[in-house]
Amino acid sequence: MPFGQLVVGPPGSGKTTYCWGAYQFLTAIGRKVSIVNIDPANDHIPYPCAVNIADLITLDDVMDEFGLGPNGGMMYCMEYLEKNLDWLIEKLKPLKDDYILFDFPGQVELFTHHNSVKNILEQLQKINYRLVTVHLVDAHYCTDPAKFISVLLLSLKTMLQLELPHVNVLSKVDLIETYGKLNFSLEYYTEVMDLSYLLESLNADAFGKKYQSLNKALCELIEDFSLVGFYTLCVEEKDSMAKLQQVIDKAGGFVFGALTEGNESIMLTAMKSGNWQHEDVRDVQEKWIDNDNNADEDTENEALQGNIGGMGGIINRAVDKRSNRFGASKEFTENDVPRRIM
Ligand SMILES: Nc1nc2c(ncn2[C@@H]2O[C@H](COP(=O)(O)OP(=O)(O)OP(=O)(O)O)[C@@H](O)[C@H]2O)c(=O)[nH]1
Ligand SMILES: [Mg+2]
Repeated sequence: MPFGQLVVGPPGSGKTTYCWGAYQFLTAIGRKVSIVNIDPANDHIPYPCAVNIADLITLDDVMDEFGLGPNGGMMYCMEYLEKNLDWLIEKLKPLKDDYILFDFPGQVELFTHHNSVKNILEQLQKINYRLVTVHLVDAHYCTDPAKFISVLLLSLKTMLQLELPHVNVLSKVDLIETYGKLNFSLEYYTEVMDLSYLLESLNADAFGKKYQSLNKALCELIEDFSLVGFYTLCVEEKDSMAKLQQVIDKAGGFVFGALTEGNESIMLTAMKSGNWQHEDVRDVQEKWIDNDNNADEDTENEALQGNIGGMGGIINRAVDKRSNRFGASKEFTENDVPRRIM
């Protein structure tokens, strides 16, 4: 019974980077992981790719052959994969019970109303795959009320369409403040608290003022479903990654293992191992948002130690020593990683 994650989200939300980071993290804690690239436009794959859809079809070929644009071409690719699902299933067979990370394309309609991905997932579940959707959206959407409403709707529609255990994630939370000040605390956005406050901000805007009834109806719709909430992620920070993986393992049932013979005690271990809370969002806020006083000092320290950017990091930028991220020239090792999610 293979377990895995379906990594989805709008273009550029960090899916490929996350797959690479999660691969390193999970491998370091001793899990056997394989990544399957389902994005036919993924030209630069940073991770070891066990299965690559490009061996079946590429977006460029489809666009050339049928004169389609990138969006139509991507739809065609997913329909083609659905029709040739045997190809994927054959390729998955040698991976046996590896934990699979599926790196999907970023075109959102594939997950909101087009049915090919949904049908592919149904088939994978029929052959016993236990999948969790990990839906990444860029944290910078929190800085604009209209954009935040749109990601709430997107997240809700994706949850309803895919009908899988689902974890919504605000990615790149380390960059959140570079796009502007938040109107509310980070917790307001992650918990999707009383949207009447957001409505006020929406209606205050010259454009939003014209659509007050629509804004109200959208907020009510999201509140009526009451399904959407977010966890946060900075992909290079090991605590952030560890805590997110705990949430995902719990959502998908991995914590209970495959319940094969001799594995019964895993239930006890998983429940005892304890702190299932995600990182307190107030700590995340303190680290990435209320940190103006520390920022200059840290940049100075990094410059002194020549520790900026680097080849081994997952994303190519400065390393923050306030937190214990994996670091620019350092990949995860077993010793780095909290053991409790094993
Ligand atoms: N600062 C920061 N940058 C990130 C993080 N995660 C991803 N990025 C950057 O975001 C950019 C886009 O990341 P990708 O992983 O290519 O995003 P994607 O969702 O796979 O993009 P598409 O496949 O084109 O839809 C890259 O420059 C990454 O380095 C993060 O946690 N923090
Ligand atoms: Mg990608």
